Amino acid sequence: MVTSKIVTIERHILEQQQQFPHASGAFTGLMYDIALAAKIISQEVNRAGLEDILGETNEHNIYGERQQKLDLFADDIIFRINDHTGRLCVIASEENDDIVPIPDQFPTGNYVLLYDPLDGSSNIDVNVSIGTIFAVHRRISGQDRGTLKDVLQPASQLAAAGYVIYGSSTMMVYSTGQGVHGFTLDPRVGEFLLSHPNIRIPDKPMYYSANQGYEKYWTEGIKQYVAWLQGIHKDSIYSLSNRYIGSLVADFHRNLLRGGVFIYPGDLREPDKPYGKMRLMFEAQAMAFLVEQAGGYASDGVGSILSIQPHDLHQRVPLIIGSRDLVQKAEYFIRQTDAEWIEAYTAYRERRPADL
Ligand code: AHM
Ligand code: MG
Repeated sequence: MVTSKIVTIERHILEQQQQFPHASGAFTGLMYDIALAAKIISQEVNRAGLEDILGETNEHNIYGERQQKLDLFADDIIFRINDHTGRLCVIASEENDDIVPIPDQFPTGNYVLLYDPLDGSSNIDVNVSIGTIFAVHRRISGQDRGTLKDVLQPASQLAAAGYVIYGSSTMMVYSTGQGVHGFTLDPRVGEFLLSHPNIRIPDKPMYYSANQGYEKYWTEGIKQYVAWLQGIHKDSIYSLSNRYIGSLVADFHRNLLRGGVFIYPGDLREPDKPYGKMRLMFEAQAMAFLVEQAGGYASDGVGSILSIQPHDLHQRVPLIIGSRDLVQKAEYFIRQTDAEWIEAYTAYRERRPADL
């Protein structure tokens, strides 16, 4: 007889919350809701290719809307599952310019939800893995409806974060600050089942992930660092393979399980934009929280991502994330040669939000 226990994501969240006897259940409910949104998005992602075969139907789907672009669909589903539950005071999505208040007719709660509904959008139409990223802060403003102040908190203050990867199977990986746990969606029963408890990023790395096509734009420190990873720098101790999908969730997930580093650095192509492409609030914060919970490290090249006080909802950030030693080595190379970039980027990093 098989005796191993089957742990659904609901059971896991509940068991973790039982360690906090005063927990109201709101947080547990919020995690359930995110998992539910993930199941719905996963279904749509799986049948996205059929649209081309079956054509536009002009019909409404079960959620009462016409077919729409997948990323907008995902954005809408996450919002609509969470806007009325009384668990959140404010929501922010990568798809919206501003924070989205909880509508007046609904109650509010103590949590703040930030999300990137479908990351890796250039991969959607070519059947390559994409993902959803989410992060949860606690309300600090004391305002019923929540404000930008509640949203613009450093990642060190996160209550929870995670992602969903829509790959050869769908997985949800999350942390509430008690380790990182991965669940695989069993499509037969529609449940996320615990498949990867207590994920630790391996000490021995296998991969580095960078868009090598941009090497011409990189600073000297990043060029030397990547040569070091490749095994062609005089001080190299590794000779890593390059794997780059162009979906942060997928690149991060592989490196989390296999060991390695993902690099999307800043550069001086446009001196007033030394910060690279990644979004601090919707991409980097959640991943930084997760990687630290798994024993790794995330840096912007100057210091920890967790310590950055955000100044803008759509703030960009250089991102070097993965096995701790590898990320620290990047900081070392940058310190050695990139003084001009450090000065330009630090001025951006240290900006303070207006009116908070
Ligand atoms: P998106 O939010 O528009 O999808 O962009 C974010 C994505 C990341 O998932 C990925 O790591 C990166 O952009 C790839 O960028 P590039 O094509 O410049 O290598
Ligand atoms: Mg994105």
